[in-house]
Amino acid sequence: MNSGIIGGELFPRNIGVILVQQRILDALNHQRSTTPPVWFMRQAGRSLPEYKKAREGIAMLDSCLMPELAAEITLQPVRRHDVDAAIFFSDIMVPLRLAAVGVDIQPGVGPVLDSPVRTARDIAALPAPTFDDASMIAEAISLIRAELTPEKTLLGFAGAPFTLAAYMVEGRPSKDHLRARALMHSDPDTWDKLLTWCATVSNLFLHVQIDAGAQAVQLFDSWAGSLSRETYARHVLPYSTQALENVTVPRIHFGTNTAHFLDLMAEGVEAVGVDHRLPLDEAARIVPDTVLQGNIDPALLFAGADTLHAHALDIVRRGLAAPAHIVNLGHGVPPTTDPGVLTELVAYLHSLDTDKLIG
Ligand code: 1CP
Repeated sequence: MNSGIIGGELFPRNIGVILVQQRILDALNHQRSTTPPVWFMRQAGRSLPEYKKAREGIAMLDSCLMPELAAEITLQPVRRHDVDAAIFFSDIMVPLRLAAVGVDIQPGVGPVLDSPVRTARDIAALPAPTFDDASMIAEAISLIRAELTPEKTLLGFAGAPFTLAAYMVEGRPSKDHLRARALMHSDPDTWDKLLTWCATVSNLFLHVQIDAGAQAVQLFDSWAGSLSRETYARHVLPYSTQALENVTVPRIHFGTNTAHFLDLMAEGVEAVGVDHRLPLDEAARIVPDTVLQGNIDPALLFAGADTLHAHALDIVRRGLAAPAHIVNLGHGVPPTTDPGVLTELVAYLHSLDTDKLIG
């Protein structure tokens, strides 16, 4: 190896590969770092004042299609909190917009479709599940990778077909997703066509992000917990598998209230998300070979530093039962969260040494 002397020190020169520890990617490869890796769902946007300022006067879905703005919002929480991953600022509804489906995200409401999709005729009227132009997504991802320091991981994501369909059938957010859950039983053929359409656009969306530089991806099935195990296995899981088809980077599969089919969600992925209802050591008993992500109760962000630290420490200890563990919340950052609490929580987690917690 070439080497030279500077200030009397021998230093290596022309190193072909510089090895940088990427705590999140290492964890997804079953390599536990002694410092717990952490990022937060919905860290981009929501509680940050710099996000609210950057978005002023710009509609949510429009902001997702503006590369410089999407890159900036993605990077804001990494700069502020020093989390180990950036999650691409976008939305599970973006692929619908890219496929020319009439959809908007209304402030204070959430996703609203021009026409709900409930019958065979509605499905036939959907545009083809392809994107005319997704270059703005690729451009945003390239901008983020260029800015992100090498020890941080860029996560891409997509909505799982069931969670997407829950919005498409209902036409707007709903509590219990009754219409979608009825449709899969009353008209399985129409359900199959709708879920295949959703799986196709989510899969495309993931591939655009991966091709542009996303290093791992998360599939969000936020509402899957409303289903029984049997219904999930029969009417939902095959399409989530399809959404992840040919994905060559590590995959995280996220849902809430999914203890009763966590083993099914773990099939074919590297990691599963666990919400605050299921202790991580119990999750590790259900899926012993799968990396776990979670599961700080978002409510504890409002409980004061001492209580939050004790809760986070307990979670890190329980996470030692898994092959590796990525700290996260059980669900997204609540909009009213004090950003300072998140920054301080990251610093606390990064001050821990898991080697000292064993035994
Ligand atoms: O006006 C605003 O600021 C809009 C709020 C907002 C934001 C910041 C929405 C509307 N979406 C997003 C960004 C977003 N959405 C991200 C960005 C990256 C991050 O920081 O995590 C991600 C990953 C999502 C994914 C998403 N959108 C999910 C799955 C995750 C989850 O929290 O369960 C879901 C269910 C959506 C739909 C959606 N988009 C927006 C809202 C308010 C909702 C939920 C509405 C509901 O059904 O209650």
